[in-house]
Amino acid sequence: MSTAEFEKRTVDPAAAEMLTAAGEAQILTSWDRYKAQQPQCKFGLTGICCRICIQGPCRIIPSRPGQDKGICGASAYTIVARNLVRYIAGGASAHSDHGREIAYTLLHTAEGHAKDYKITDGKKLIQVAEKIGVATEGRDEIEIAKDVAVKALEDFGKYDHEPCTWLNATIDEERRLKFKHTNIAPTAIDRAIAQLLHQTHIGTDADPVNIIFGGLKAALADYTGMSLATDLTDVLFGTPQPVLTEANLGVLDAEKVNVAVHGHNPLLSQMVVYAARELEKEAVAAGAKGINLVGICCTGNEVLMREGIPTASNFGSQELVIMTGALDAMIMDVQCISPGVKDLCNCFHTMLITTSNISKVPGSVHIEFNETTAMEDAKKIVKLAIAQYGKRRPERVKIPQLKKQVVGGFSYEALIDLFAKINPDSPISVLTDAIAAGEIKGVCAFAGCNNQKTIHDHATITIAKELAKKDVFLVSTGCAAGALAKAGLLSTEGVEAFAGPGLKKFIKRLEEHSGLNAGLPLVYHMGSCVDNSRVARLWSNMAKNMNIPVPQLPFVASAPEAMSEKSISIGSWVITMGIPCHVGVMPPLEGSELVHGVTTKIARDVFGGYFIFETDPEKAAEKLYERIEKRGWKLRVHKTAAEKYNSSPARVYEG
Ligand code: NFS
Ligand code: SF4
Repeated sequence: MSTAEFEKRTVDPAAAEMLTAAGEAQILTSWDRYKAQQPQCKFGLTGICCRICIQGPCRIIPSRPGQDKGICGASAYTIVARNLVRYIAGGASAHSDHGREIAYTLLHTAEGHAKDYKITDGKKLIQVAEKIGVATEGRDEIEIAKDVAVKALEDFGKYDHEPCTWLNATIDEERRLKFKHTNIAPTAIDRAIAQLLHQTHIGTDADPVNIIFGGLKAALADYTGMSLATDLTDVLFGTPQPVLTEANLGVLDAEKVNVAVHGHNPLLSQMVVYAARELEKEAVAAGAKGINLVGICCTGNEVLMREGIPTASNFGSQELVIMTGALDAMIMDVQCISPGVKDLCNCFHTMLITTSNISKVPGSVHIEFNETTAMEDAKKIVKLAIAQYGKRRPERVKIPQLKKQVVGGFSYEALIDLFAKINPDSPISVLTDAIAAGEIKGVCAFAGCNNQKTIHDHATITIAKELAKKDVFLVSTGCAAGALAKAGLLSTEGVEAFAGPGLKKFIKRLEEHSGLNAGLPLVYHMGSCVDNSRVARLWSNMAKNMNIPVPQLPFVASAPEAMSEKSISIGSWVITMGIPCHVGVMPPLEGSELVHGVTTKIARDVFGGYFIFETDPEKAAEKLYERIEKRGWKLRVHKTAAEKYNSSPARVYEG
């Protein structure tokens, strides 16, 4: 592909520079492979290809008698619905298994079997314990931690009929009833996922609406898994606080040993951070100026949030970190690591190190990471990276000198601390009052990935700029945060350039009181994808403070470049909570008008949240803003009426 062509496929200048270099060297990347895959199969694209049993694949052609159904008689709506919810099962498995690992580690830490881990945030431990009903009075941290970890593990497989603890403890009464009446509250995470696979087995459920509700139950299992993952990770490694760092390929340092952590689970990446600090001298002995740790994808977000580790790339540009010729090792755990990175490693000296027994890549070095020998394993891995530094070929090093400042680390607690500087009695009111006064119009949360079907980073950045201009307060997680970081939107520079007058005034007011050395950013980085639980906590507490149900809140979500099964499961629980959710890539459900209608319209009547599928970023921004405006306007009308008649605000669905 030519430079001009690459420039149309990414708005990240560092990525474009590396893609041009790859093109010249005839090294293929996912950008080339996407092109080679065109045209993609229409049956697959619209969701009407079924491979659930091996009589298939069955492809539906509605106009052709005999082919308007699958061999077993499954209609297009059944096939589309089954395919869709099986993505949710995949996503919920990934997120919750990550959460399970964290819960085991907390348990083993409390039992003394995981000596390299400790309880870092005792305050959070107490808060979590109280939230889920674990006694704290007169007990020491270890005892409490053990009970909390056991409760978390119970959420995976308990056999009573009560909803999962972490779900029940984090939603309001209105949602509790809603989930009860629609029968979508999971009683155990593993059960919800297994049941969904059962429900979608050949010859079980043919009713698309029932299948979708089964999918929503698994989506709430996804929510449960990530909520406990966030909580327990904060207990083990600390709750993020504002931190200053940088993003994009320019964070690589030609004079240091460059090590990337890639994947999701902070149990590994956090240990690598500690190990790298201890092994600085060995790197110097090897002739480097030290160790430069960088992050990719969500484990990168985890260590950015807690340790200020810079981000080298998001999902879309992961291969290009290797293309710089300066990366000595890429350490991977699980999820979203494109196997194609190994092809790039083969062209350079970069060592790909796998660490999980469920996540291996042929030809890479495997160092199994165990919680019992965590520090030892992490050191072994970092030492391999140091040894690899000597094999680097300086003449092949080409680091784009492009990076942007990032102010990150805005956990829910960090945001509340910030608001508390203005209103210590009711911190969240700082945000809700600004909305009530019309200074800011509402909130939009960005999440999700990169997808080769879209221009890399483009939609995320475009929508964020559009909404900022219109005074919408913005938060972000995941690879969307990576896109915004690389574009300078997670910095003060972003405020000056893109905030509308109301938003600017709001941020400046926070900044004056913040007591931080750095200025505040335009968009607030709330963490990795599992940390969407932090975003949910933000909207629930806003709604509680305003005395309205979540579906009335001027709060929207957007996954402009969604790609993974995980992003589909997140989007699905977001809508069940009552939040409209934009998706910028058309998922495979156009093969059934009925299923499409359920996700975009019926969901709105039942839950107040629903999907907005829009591939044009400008139009998407308009649609999101229109939602925020309408909800905000209704709120003000209700508030005025309530004041006039001295009653409480109406609790009606806006949708
Ligand atoms: Ni989320 Fe984070 Fe990125 Fe998408 Fe993958 S890394 S868990 S799934 S691609 S945002
Ligand atoms: Fe075909 Fe039915 Fe088997 Fe699907 S489950 S592959 S539609 S026969």
